[in-house]
Amino acid sequence: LSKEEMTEILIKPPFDKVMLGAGARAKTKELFGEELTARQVVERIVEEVRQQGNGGVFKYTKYFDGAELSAETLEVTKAEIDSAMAAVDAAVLEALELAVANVKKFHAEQLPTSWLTEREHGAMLGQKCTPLDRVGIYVPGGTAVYPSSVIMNAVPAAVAGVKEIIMVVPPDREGKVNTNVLAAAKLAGVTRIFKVGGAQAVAALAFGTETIPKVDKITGPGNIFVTLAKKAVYGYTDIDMLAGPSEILIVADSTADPEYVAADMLSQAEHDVLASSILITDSSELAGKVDKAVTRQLAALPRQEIAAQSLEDNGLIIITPTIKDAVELANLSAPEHLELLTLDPFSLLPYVKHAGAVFMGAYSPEPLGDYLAGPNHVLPTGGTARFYSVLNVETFMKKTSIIAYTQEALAAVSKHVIRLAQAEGLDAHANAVRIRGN
Ligand code: HSO
Ligand code: ZN
Repeated sequence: LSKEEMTEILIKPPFDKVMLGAGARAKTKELFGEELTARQVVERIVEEVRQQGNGGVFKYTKYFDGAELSAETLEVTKAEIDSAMAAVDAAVLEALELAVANVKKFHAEQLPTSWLTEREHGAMLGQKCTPLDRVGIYVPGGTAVYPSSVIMNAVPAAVAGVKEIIMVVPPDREGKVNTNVLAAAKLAGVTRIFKVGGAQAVAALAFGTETIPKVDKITGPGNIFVTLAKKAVYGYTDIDMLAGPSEILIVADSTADPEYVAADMLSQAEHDVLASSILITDSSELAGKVDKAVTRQLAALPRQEIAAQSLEDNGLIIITPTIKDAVELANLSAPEHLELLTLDPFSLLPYVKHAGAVFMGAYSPEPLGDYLAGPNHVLPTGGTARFYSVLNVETFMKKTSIIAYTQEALAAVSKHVIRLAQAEGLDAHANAVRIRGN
């Protein structure tokens, strides 16, 4: 196949499938009185929450989540968090604590340092790193309840030094939030939690309401409504990235264990029918074995329906002449997760250009990174690893330049500044230098 054909097959852009399903179409038609695209639905919700604040939040929470909330019940209370901590399974709590510790340790190594260096004539130049004041983290509800995502968003923010970490999560019909999610929020250092999800949550964080504070940045994964809402409010507030369905791409040679490869492909396929799992190998023998192993392992999975549909729609096994060709195709795809299951994965690493995270060798399965190794699991998808980085400490920080010239340092360059100002026709700029006696 040509490179163009291969790209077509390998890259699923994040907005490839913005068509609403039949159920969502009917529901939004009932709500707005006409058929709308996902983008139009999101624009209306965002605008309404922007204008009406809490009123819009309550309306859509009632409509989409079935929960009746008020200004008094919108925020999760300390009592709710305490009872979640008491109710959480002890072994789960232990695992969550280990995850928090590992994620904290890894992200602490990413902390950038402010610096100031001396230049000619006593001038000083530098850079000051500052955490954002207040951030919002989106945590999905519904079928995808991920306490691990709470940790992956909140811990880097806390490590960066963000003082206010505001979490939003859709409630269930009774207005309750999942116990493990609340426990993870407590362990990860979240400051306030509000019971709202979907586009209405993103709008509330971006513009603020009577109860929910406006934030400087919104991070975290969500469904198509959440993602489109993040896109719609970008500029009023910052966002992390536009994330789509999860992906895994495995580069394996004949030394790989087909059972491992199959298990790892299924680990992503079970996320979502839109998730994609791809094997690229130089061994047709391995390809055949993986195909069989996938079918066998699939039959034993509780989420086999989702995984089977995902594999049917987006699963691929590609055979290449050499393992280097496999890595080249992986770069073309720029996958969220890249596994190198080869004899010597480190020898291939220099050739890897585009991937959210790389998992090296037989004992670094992707779910290890999802939960516990330490690096972040909020990663670019849909080929956007070409230009986005994994969520990290600097996601929650910004940089300010520092310029401190002395009289001599200014004198040494003033004629050049004046010349450039004049070349741009900006006399006042030139004057600001001239007036200092140069
Ligand atoms: N693989 C997902 C993250 C996740 N997996 C959360 C399990 N829980 C996207 O990177
Ligand atoms: Zn996962």
